[in-house]
Amino acid sequence: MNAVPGAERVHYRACNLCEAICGLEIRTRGDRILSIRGDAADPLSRGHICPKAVALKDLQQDPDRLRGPLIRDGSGFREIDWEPAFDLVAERLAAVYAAHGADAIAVFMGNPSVHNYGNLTHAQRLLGQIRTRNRYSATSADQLPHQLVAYWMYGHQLLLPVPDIDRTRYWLVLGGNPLTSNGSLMTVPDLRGRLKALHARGGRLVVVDPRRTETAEVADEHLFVRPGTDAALLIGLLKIVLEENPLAIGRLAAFSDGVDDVRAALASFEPDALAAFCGVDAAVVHRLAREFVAAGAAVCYGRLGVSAQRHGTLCQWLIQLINLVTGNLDREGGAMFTTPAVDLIEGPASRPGHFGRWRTRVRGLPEFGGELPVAALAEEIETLGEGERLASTARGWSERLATEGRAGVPGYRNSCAKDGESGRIEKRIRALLTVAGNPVLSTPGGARLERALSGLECMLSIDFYLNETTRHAHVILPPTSALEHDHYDLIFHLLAVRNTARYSPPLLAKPAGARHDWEIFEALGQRLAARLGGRHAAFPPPRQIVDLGLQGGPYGALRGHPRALSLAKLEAAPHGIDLGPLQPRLPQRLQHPDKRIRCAVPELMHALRAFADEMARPQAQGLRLIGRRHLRSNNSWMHNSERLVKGPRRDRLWMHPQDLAARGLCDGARVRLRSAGGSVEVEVETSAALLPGVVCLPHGWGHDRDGVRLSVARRHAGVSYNDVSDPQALDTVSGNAAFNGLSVEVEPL
Ligand SMILES: Nc1nc2c(c(=O)[nH]1)N[C@H]1C(S)=C(S)[C@@H](COP(=O)(O)OP(=O)(O)OC[C@H]3O[C@@H](n4cnc5c(=O)[nH]c(N)nc54)[C@H](O)[C@@H]3O)O[C@H]1N2
Ligand SMILES: Nc1nc2c(c(=O)[nH]1)N[C@H]1C(S)=C(S)[C@@H](COP(=O)(O)OP(=O)(O)OC[C@H]3O[C@@H](n4cnc5c(=O)[nH]c(N)nc54)[C@H](O)[C@@H]3O)O[C@H]1N2
Ligand code: SF4
Ligand SMILES: [Mo]
Repeated sequence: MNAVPGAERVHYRACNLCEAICGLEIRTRGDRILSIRGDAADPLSRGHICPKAVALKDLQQDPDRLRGPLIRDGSGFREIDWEPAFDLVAERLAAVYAAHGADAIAVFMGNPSVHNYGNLTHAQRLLGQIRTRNRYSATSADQLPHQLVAYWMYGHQLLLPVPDIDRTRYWLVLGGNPLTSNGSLMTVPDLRGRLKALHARGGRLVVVDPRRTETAEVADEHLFVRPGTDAALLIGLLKIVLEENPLAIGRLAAFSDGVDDVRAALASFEPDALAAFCGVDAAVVHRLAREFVAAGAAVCYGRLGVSAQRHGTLCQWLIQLINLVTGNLDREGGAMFTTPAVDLIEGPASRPGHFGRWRTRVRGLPEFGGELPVAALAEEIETLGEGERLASTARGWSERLATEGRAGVPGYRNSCAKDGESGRIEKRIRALLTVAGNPVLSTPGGARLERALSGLECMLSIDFYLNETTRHAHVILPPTSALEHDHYDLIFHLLAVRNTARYSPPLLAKPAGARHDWEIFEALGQRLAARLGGRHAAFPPPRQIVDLGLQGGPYGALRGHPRALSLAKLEAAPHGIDLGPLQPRLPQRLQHPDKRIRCAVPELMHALRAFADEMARPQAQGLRLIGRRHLRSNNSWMHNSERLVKGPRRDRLWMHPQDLAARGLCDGARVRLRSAGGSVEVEVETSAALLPGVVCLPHGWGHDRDGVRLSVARRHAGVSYNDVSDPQALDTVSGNAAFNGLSVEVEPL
């Protein structure tokens, strides 16, 4: 990789910052980055980029980015070498394990883990050594409802249909703002260009959102909805289609079970009551249903605003059903499944999911796919009592080995009880490992979590910033930067609006002594195995695993496909390879053994009845808080780039003029924003783009905490949404964080 000093080089690679995975053209001289542009030859992104891509240079050069391990002692953080850092961490974790059992060690995996393929290929190996059931991730602050619904309906948590944007004629978007977020659970670079094409072929875009968003601005129609009430709108749509167009389902009827049960369960919902609840007129809902069916190729899509809310799983189920009963599931221009070059669904590493096999100790919240809702993390650390008893997990390491079996890569599938068995965790969390996450700013009740972190016996963070979360770690192990390692998008090719594949070699040489994330996992895994008496066989690097995945995948040589895809083939095609538009995949792709779709999921039929009861109760009055994203921000971690944070302030609380006037407030006033979960002081800003009664705040800010080593971000500190959000406010089915629709008060200061 080391270039001749002075010679200019051109590299092509994927941007790893968001789900759009745009192709970049990066020019370098030596280790200097000269320019970052869109790669016009990339088959998926076709030259599109956003302002964040250029900030990859800022991340690379950021003097605040950690280059070597840090250890915290009385006087603060100091540098330490890698080997003693590994030994120390392994020793501490092993001590907690020996004294309290595996479940006393918790793990939190943050969002960038999914954008760094070595984390996906190798994190399981370290987790396999720790074998804790106290696993948490950003999933339960994000897309958990989508995965749970896919698992229940289609038999696999990653079998997530994607809007076929390039061929649809009608796109109904709820709770997503893809022109700003660049799409989610839908890898779709250059959405603006794709929407122009939709309009050029006579298609329509309809956006349902409590705020007139950037996406709503370019839509043919925008409908305001009260936060947290979308389920009523979706029930209305589904009911109308099922009653008026029972045959619209078409060929899908042959392998869909339970549609009649769903129809019967919707009978008692009155259109006027539904309309009154969500604020969208019954006549409008009726028209939408007709337009959707008449479009021929239509797709309903709901994202964070309808998953990180009280009825998240109910909404995501209703959205799947609307696509299904209108015949748009698995149809061109509807909601389609990808055929990714490395297939995580049918490949050897497949993990379909499981639900409720164990529960959190304090609140009894269910696991999904081996992870517990992150809203429970603080209480699982802080709550003393019961769980201090000796639990089954305190058995010796070798006994666990003998009883649970450890063939191949250790995982949870072979070692746990059946679905729904719900053994409760008995151990209080005493040690925590965070990887690529900032839960103090990103999970509900961040301020309480922060307090809890300071009481841990051992905390380790794998992260290259000393931020609001990692400042509580005893040891921080910083991995290489994105440009210093290679990359393949294991997840986002699986979620893309077109089948493509692309491998990015490292752009810059790995600095002497630096470690990739996956190398850190391996080093820790080996040391833990040595201390706990387990085995840790050598494992190939990520690129070799991906090569095997490509060769054994749907276009691979091992399957006899004429493309004979392999890593070598991808390396010879630096812009990526186009594998064509999405293809119909059902029923073969379904992962239930009977190859059928389960529509009347018992847990969701129950949630539907509970929703009817909730509609019948008087609704709380007052303000509702929702979130927002900004094109030049990325959750909590890119505020240290001057070029991204400069310009007008973005951290204010937006309020409708009516709501300001009602409280005697004017633009710029300081207020206290309060919920049942906490409060912050913040400045207000007038926004007529909101539905009256709705207030809006971005998340990921609040960088002024002591000891945070983010010099630029500290000057643009803002307040953290999650100091207000409430860990008790959850999606009723999955335990996903319900950030949106939170009941709040605003008081003048
Ligand atoms: N109120 C509210 N809260 C939210 C949301 C919301 O809409 N409203 N959104 C939620 C959503 S959707 C998500 S995904 C979460 C995100 O929340 P988290 O998963 O906590 O992720 P980030 O806040 O982006 O923090 C990422 C961390 O990873 C580090 N990092 C970046 N790249 C790497 C890498 O390659 N390796 C390692 N080891 N570290 C790396 C960064 O330095 C940073 O510390 O926030 C959730 N929280
Ligand atoms: N620039 C930028 N891009 C990002 C990120 C980022 O932080 N910055 N984060 C990335 C991540 S991790 C994710 S998960 C994705 C998220 O991708 P999106 O889901 O597209 O992102 P949001 O902007 O959070 O959109 C949520 C929308 O839901 C609306 N909303 C809130 N409550 C409700 C409700 O009750 N009903 C309805 N119908 N709407 C509601 C909000 O007003 C908002 O417009 O974005 C990704 N892309
Ligand atoms: S849209 Fe996302 S992937 Fe594309 S350049 Fe921007 S941050 Fe990178
Ligand atoms: Mo996310």
